[in-house]
Amino acid sequence: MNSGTTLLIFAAAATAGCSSAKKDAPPPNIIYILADDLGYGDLSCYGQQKFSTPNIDRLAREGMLFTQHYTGSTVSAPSRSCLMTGLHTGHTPIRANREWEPEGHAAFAAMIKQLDDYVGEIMEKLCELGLEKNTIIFFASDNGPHLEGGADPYYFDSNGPLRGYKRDLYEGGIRTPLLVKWPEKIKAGSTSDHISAFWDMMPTLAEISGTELTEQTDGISFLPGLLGKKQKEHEYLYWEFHEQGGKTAARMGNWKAMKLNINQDPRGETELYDLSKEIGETSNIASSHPDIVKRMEEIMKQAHTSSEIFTFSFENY
Ligand SMILES: [Ca+2]
Ligand SMILES: [Ca+2]
Repeated sequence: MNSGTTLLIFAAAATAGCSSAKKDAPPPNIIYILADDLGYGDLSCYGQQKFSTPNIDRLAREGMLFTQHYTGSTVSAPSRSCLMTGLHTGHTPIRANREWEPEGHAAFAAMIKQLDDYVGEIMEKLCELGLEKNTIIFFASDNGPHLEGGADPYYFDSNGPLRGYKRDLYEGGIRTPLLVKWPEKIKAGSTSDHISAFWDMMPTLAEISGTELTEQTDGISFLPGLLGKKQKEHEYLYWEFHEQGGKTAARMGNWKAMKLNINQDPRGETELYDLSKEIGETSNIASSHPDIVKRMEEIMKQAHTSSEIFTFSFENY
C-alpha cells in the first residue's frame, strides 16, 4: 500500500434526483472502492488481528462478503485493465506494470486506518444525502500485499491463510477481499463462495445499470448471486504475468494450476493444488493427477492470445 493511491473511486453514476420521472425505483448509484495492495488478511472481517477496520467491516455486516474473488493480475496496472475491459490478462492489452510505486513511509496500520476512515466518510455522506438505500458499494483490492517498501506483511499476516504476495500467482497475490453492500437488495451479513474475478465487474455493472454490453468479455455478471438467485459459474479463471520469467495460472473448480519460468522452460513442470483440501497451496499434487494437469495446460494455452508487446517465448517455440 502507498499513501498516495489507497483509495480509488472510479465509478459513481449519480442517478438520484428527479431527472427521469419513472414510477419504478431509479437505477442505483454505484460506488466501487479499490484499495491498493491490500491483502486478503488485511481487514478485520477477513481475520486481521493487529489492527481493526470497523468501517470497512460494516460493509460486510450490512452486505455480502466474498471468499473467492480474484484480482485481474498480481500487480496494479494490468489488474485495473481487467477491471475496465472485462477481459482476463490473456486477452487484455495491458499485461505488465508501468506505474510508479512510491514506498510507503507512514506506518502500515495508520494507512489502513485512513482508508477505513475514508470508507466511513463515504457511507456517512450517503446517509446525509439520503442516498444510502439506493447505492451499491463495492470494496476490493487491486492485488496482494507487497514485500517491498515500508509494509511488513509477515508481521501483519497480510495474506492471511494464503501463500504468496504481490507478483505471485499463488492465491496471496491474486485473491482479494470483496465486500458489497446494497441495502434491501443484498442480504446483510451474508457470505458468498462464488468464484469470481475482476473481469466479472464490467458485466455485473452493466446488468445492474441495465446497460447492454457490446464488447467481448471473459466475465460473467454476479448480480444474480448478489441478489440470492441462481448464479452461473465460470468454467475457469486464467492469469498470466510477464515479470520474473513469466508465469501463468488457472483455476477450474477447486483445482489451481500454475507454471513458473515459462520463458526459460515453456514445457516445464505444472504445479497443481486442490484448494478444497488446502487453501495454502503447500502440496503440489500434479504427479498424482496427470489428467487434470493435462486439462489445465490446455486451458492455459487456449486462454492466452498473443500480444505484440507481451510475448512468452513458448509462442516462438
Ligand atoms: Ca497495487
Ligand atoms: Ca499468512
